[in-house]
Order: sequence, then structure tokens, then C-alpha cells
Amino acid sequence: MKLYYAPGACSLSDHIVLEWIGNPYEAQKVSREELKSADFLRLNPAGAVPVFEDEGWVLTQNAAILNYLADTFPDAKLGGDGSARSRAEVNRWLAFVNADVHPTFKPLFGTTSYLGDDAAIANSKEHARTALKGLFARADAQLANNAWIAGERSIADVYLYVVLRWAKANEVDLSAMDHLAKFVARMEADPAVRKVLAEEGIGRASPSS
Ligand SMILES: N[C@@H](CCC(=O)N[C@@H](CS)C(=O)NCC(=O)O)C(=O)O
Repeated sequence: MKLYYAPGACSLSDHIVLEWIGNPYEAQKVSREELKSADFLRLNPAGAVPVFEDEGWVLTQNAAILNYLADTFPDAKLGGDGSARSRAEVNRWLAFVNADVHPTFKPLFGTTSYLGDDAAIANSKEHARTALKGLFARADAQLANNAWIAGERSIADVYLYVVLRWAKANEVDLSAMDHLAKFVARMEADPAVRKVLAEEGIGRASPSS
């Protein structure tokens, strides 16, 4: 099994899951330039990570890779407790992060630079920060009574952790969201998470862990 990743990108979630599972895998770092190279575009025409390979079979799309890993390694118990409802809870929160939260970051990653006007671009970024604050407040409320976003630790938690790192790096105001802060500290207290952060050459998001 092989994961192509960029440090701190959404591929970090698959990297942590592979480490939690404990099966041998290879992790290959891809630079910004390599993402758009002919070789990489043959693997993923989107020129994006994550890309996952298993015995010559190539899988893209973060939610698909995370689900594949949860299904291939059921003993890791990262896809719910085996019931349809608990799997649906995992997928509910995975979809929340993948489809609602992740795309809302896009203006902060430069997608509105085409506007060509500094004030309009700044406005789009502030709008994204406000929208993200509202989305993260929902995750914070869910974590008030749960250590993990879908109840038990799952593939949804790793993706939530990644977008919380992006929130910190992009000055999204999460100051009143203590449950999210505790969640990040909980993730970063995990030796497997620390090992992956060190491998990707990136720091922790939580000052206290
Ligand atoms: N829908 C895709 C999105 C993947 C994505 O946005 N990847 C980002 C990193 S988080 C990337 O590689 N961006 C580079 C680019 O688009 O140039 C998925 O869920 O896998």
C-alpha cells in the first residue's frame, strides 16, 4: 500500500489512519510541482493528493480512501461498530468535513484571486472565515458530549483534525470552542499522530500537547 501526500494536506488524514492500522505502507511526499507533472497526472488527473495505491489499483478522493481503509481493516474499528447506523454516523461527519468544511476553505487558499481586486479578495476570505466559524461551532457542539466526532474514534476524526489545523493556520476564530481545542490536544497526545507529523515535517496545532 502506498500513499502520495503533501505535508499537512487532507492526505494527512489517510497517513494517520495508515499509522493507526499498523499494516506496512509506503508514504511518498509529492511537491507542488510534482502534483502537476505528467507522471502524477496519470495517477490522478486532478493533480491533487491524496492518491492511494493498493497492488497496482489506484484510488483517489479522500472520503473513498478513508472508507476503503476502514473496510479493509475492520479490526481497527474506524468505520463504526458494525451496525448500519453507526457507519452512517461516521459518514455523516465525514461528509460534513469533506463536502461542507473543506471546500469552504478555498478562498483562503487563493481560489478567489481571479477577482483581481484586493478588497474583493479580502472580503471573500473574511466571508470564508465567518462561514467556517459557523461550521466549526456545529462540530464543537457535537464534541461537548463525545470524545470523538461520531461517538467512537473513526475515519471522520482524522479529517476533522486536518481542517482544524487549517483553521489555525488561516486565523479562523475558534477561541470560544473549547471542545475543539480539547479534541486537537487529544489527537496530538497520540503517539501515532506525533509520528506522522514528524514524518511529514509539520508541527502540532495545540500549544498544550
Ligand atoms: N475532492 C478531493 C480534493 C483533494 C484536494 O483538495 N487536495 C488538495 C490538498 S488538501 C490538493 O492536492 N490540492 C492541490 C491542487 O489542487 O493543486 C478529495 O477529497 O480528495
